[in-house]
Amino acid sequence: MTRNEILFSRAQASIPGGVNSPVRAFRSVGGTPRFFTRGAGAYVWDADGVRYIDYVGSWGPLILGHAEPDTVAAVQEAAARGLSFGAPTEAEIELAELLKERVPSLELVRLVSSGTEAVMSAIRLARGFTGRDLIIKFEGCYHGHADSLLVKAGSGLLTFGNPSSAGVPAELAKHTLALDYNDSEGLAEAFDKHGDQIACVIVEPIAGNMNLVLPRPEFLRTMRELCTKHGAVLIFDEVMTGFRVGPASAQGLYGIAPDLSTFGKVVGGGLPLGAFGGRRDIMEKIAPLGPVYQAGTLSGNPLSVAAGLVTLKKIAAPGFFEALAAKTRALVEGLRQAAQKHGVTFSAQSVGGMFGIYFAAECPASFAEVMACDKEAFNRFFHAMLARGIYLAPSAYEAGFVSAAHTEADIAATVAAAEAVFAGR
Ligand code: KE4
Repeated sequence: MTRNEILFSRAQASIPGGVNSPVRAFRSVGGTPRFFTRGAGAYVWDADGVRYIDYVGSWGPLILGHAEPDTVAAVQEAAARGLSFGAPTEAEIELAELLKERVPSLELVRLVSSGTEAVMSAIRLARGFTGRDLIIKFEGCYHGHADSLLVKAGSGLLTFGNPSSAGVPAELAKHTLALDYNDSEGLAEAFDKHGDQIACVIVEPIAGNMNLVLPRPEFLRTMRELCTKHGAVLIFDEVMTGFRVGPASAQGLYGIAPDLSTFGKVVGGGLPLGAFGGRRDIMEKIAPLGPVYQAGTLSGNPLSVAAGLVTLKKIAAPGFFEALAAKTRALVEGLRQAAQKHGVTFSAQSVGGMFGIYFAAECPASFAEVMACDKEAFNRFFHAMLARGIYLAPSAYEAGFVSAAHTEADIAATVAAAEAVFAGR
């Protein structure tokens, strides 16, 4: 048995599925998950000492790469002054001010410890602010594991949702409407039918949890107009896209101001940190100012804030996102050409530092089109690339991430590995 297999067997004796988050268990792709021992820059090493070029980056946070020296030093320095206070610190103000400066729609912002917490709080706030219960989400979008969001489409698209997880009461799920991503007409119909009951619409402005799916131009614009017209709160869940697709996140890319936004991943630089914020009149409903309760022992934790501050400052360097986007484009273009050369049905696309690869002739623009992609072909590709030292997301329904630490040589090596796989070598 390999060391990974030994560890996986041992882990399953104490941890459900041997992992602390389901996607890590490789159940979508099969095989044994890799237990990492060390990361540096674009690379990670597993328990058998194998090095991989990493395109997961902890699912997005590590935009600077693993163990980025200045980030590590900032965390070490903060730790030496105390791990947590449960009291306000100046660094939290600095991070809030930086977030507001980078994302103009943020008038007030609150720090929490995860993306799920940020979204859960934003949903409760939207309901508290509007006094309405109904929320709209989109099939294929993932917003963390708060009950109201673990809901799939009902029997008909315009009927209330059904739980997509055990343990979510049907009485709660029925307040969530799950519509089709990129279906502006369906959204308009939902507002025609339920307009004055809708507390909020929550969307991944660029979807990254059904693999990468880009919004059609009119989709987000229609959403903004309908929310404004009906007094519903528009929430952009930018946990994944925040500071990943551009310096002002997806809202900066598309020039649309949501009423609330949620962040995670990059804003914590790899440590536990999330944030939600937006319009002052809405955020002032949050305790202790207003009636919507929200709290957290480790909210604004000094180590997470230290990592977040260094990360946000470094990605503001001139040309940072241009270089990251160019590298990511080079990756997907190289993969596309390699597949085409060997007659493999394959497509790929990228936005900023995130990318999607699909075993389908075209890039999917909806959940149904994603589900029509050849998942088994992806799984074979995943393992063939893993065997060649390339670590892709262990699921056909996840986006991939490039960091500032990936070199052109890393990209070239990845494309060469893919070409060997497509050639059947
Ligand atoms: P966390 O609670 O995992 O920090 O954030 C939840 C979340 C919220 N919103 C969006 C758009 C997200 O992508 C996520 C988390 N993304 C997944 C990756 N598909 C995290 C990986 C995992 O669940 O282990």
